[in-house]
Amino acid sequence: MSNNIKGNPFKYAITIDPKQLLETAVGRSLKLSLPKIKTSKTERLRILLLNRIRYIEKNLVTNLLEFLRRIPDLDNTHEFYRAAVDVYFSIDEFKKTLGRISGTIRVIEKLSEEYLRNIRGIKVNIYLPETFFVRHLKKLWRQYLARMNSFIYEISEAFDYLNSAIKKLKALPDYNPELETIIVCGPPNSGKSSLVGKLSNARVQIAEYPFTTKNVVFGHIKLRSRFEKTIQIVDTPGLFDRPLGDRKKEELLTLQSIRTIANGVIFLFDCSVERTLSAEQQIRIYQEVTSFLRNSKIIAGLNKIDIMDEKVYNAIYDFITRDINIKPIPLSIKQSIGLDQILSEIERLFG
Ligand SMILES: Nc1nc2c(ncn2[C@@H]2O[C@H](COP(=O)(O)OP(=O)(O)OP(=O)(O)O)[C@@H](O)[C@H]2O)c(=O)[nH]1
Ligand SMILES: [Mg+2]
Repeated sequence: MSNNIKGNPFKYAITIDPKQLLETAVGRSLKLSLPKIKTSKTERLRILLLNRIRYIEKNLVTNLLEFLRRIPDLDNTHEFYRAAVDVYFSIDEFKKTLGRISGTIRVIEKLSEEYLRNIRGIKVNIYLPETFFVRHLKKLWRQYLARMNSFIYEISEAFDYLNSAIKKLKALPDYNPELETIIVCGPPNSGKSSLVGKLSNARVQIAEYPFTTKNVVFGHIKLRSRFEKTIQIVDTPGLFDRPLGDRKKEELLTLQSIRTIANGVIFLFDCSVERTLSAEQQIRIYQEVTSFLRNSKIIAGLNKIDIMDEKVYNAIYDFITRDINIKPIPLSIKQSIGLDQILSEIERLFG
């Protein structure tokens, strides 16, 4: 599929259940009735079975082609979506599976052609009763269905794989490469979704437990300083302190989003008495995030000062001012403290 689509190229993709597809096609083919022409019973049955097989073949092939047509060509999709395919599955595996499904179409066509030929090939003669030929035709029809069934059964695993991939990928947001993008990231439960929810129109999910956010969620902010300039702001799944190889898929999605689309990040630390990670752990996450960022537009927010753990706050504050020389912004997103400063920083970096 060519990708002149704006936003998520997977949004038009569909899932397909090949067993259901076959069942429906066969069911509909059974509704075809014997042709009303003046000829022998054998001939009329022959025509009916040929019609049924042609119907099943056409129905399956049309649906499978449509399924494939709606899957974007990975070589022509934005790096962000390609990275997401690689996070959830693997680009290689994805392409191989698509190849298998194209092969499926050829097998369906070959199998159908074979039985159309066999059915056409039955020569009637006057030495045998008509029931003999009728039985023969019915046997071929049953054979066709059995072979088709077992073939579809064999390849249904490939479809399961692609269907689950498509469900994940369809849920990705519409990224607009024409707008600059700021990604909000940080440890779990630090207030990322709360911030994106307060600053933008994004429909975020907020809860008191960590790892609430499972997907990247986009919102938009209109800058005040530059008339009509809009930027994208992105809520992301929280990052735990662990090696890259042990990271959950949601965390990898956050890091890949930073690598592929971030023009800047807002890193939110959790400085509260309720924090799940120590200052040192949060700092390590910060350092990993910056290694994925292609530029140096970073805003550091120290959140939850309303229930601040002073030691944690001071340790993080010192690290930021000393080691990276930017001015951290103390925040209580819940009480809307510091949001203006965040907005001013965004204006300064992107305005
Ligand atoms: N006391 C206090 N609570 C806050 C503040 N900001 C957010 N919270 C609360 O912290 C909890 C987590 O907030 P979220 O916005 O869901 O945090 P998150 O970083 O998106 O969490 P994950 O998606 O799980 O990584 C919620 O119960 C919020 O109400 C704050 O400034 N002060
Ligand atoms: Mg969240």
